[in-house]
Amino acid sequence: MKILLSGTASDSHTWNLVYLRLFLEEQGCEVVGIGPCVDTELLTTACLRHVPDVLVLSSVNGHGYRDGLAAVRRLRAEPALAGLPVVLGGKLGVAGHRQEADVARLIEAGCDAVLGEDLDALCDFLAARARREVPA
Ligand code: B12
Repeated sequence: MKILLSGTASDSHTWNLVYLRLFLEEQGCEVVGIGPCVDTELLTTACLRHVPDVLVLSSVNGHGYRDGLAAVRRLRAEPALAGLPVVLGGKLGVAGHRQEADVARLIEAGCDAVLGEDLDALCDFLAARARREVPA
């Protein structure tokens, strides 16, 4: 499975991305990492260019809900990316807990999963996508 891994527009943290790349590669994924501080236009261009099976967005600086929403809205405005599975996770807000209203906005905008920091949940999500790709 080919994963496009990206930080969000305002987020300069990188070790989350290093960790996630290694983790995803250990799961057998091919990872295209485009680094931190990726604005919505660059993200869109990268998705069109690399045609990933899944986009994994990581944010830990506390602006994840806002940055994630802008990213998903921009991606879903692109007809070729309407069906791209998008998962967002990390330390998404500054409240220290999951903010359900923000999660609902993201899902409504077309984000497929909002996961927080749970890597098991990420594996479950990817496994479910892989099962969809290979019909019995
Ligand atoms: C190191 C660090 C920095 C370094 C970054 C160095 C680098 N090259 O990345 C520096 C000093 C540059 C930095 C800067 C800032 N930081 Co900082 N930083 C940290 C710190 C101490 C460790 C982060 C880290 O590298 N962890 C190791 C990696 C491997 O773990 P991780 O990032 O947590 O990622 C894991 C999970 O979150 C999860 N995960 C991440 N993404 C995803 C995605 C999915 C889909 C899933 C399932 C899971 C997942 O998996 C990863 C592995 O377990 C944390 C505090 C902490 N203890 O976490 C603060 C922290 C992340 N920073 C914080 C802040 C606020 C900032 C600044 C805004 C500070 C400032 N005022 O300037 C700036 C960022 C500016 C910007 N534009 O983004 C806050 C974020 C607040 C929040 N989210 O509630 C934290 C939490 C500190 C705090 N307690 O306040 N930071």
